[in-house]
Amino acid sequence: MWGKNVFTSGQSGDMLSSKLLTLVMVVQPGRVLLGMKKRGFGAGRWNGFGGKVQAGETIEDAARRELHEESSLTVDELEKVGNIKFEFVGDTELLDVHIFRADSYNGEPTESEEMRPQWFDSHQIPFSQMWPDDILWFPLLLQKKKFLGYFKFQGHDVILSHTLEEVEKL
Ligand code: 6U4
Repeated sequence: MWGKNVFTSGQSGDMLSSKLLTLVMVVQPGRVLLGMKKRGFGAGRWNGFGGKVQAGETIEDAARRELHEESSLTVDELEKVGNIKFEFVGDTELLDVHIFRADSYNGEPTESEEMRPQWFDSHQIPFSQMWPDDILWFPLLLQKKKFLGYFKFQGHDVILSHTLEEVEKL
């Protein structure tokens, strides 16, 4: 646990604080569950389920809580698959997003105030209505690979630069 969920990074040359976030992708053979974000950050985009890690919570606890709050699903096992840091030009805070994959779940996906869940065929993922980084790392996720990345955004639509590498272990 980070004391206050804040640390500093020097990747861009500046010292940026960072905010811990979670993202859970529920994957079944041939299909992936996404949610249409109805409000807040990333509204209007299909995405996995997740949000901010709260004080006193582990990252995995937060991932489970957010998945449940946003989709009604619970999961027995979550696999850590990725960590991506997002920098938004002009913003002093990095988003440090911890990505998990769930291959089985309990319950039925149910619409919440924040998300409208929908299954997508793995070959018809709606990348044009997702965060633009997703198309780059989804293939790794679907192949059960692990990855680390850094994306520098101008606004919410343009990636100015990025790194993405497959890793053995997170
Ligand atoms: P609240 O406080 O509920 O209004 P909100 O500001 O809507 O929160 P939240 O907590 O839903 O944000 O967190 C944003 C979610 O978006 C997290 O699951 C991480 C995810 N996310 C942020 N940037 C992303 C990006 N570039 N690509 C992506 N997911 C991203 O796939």
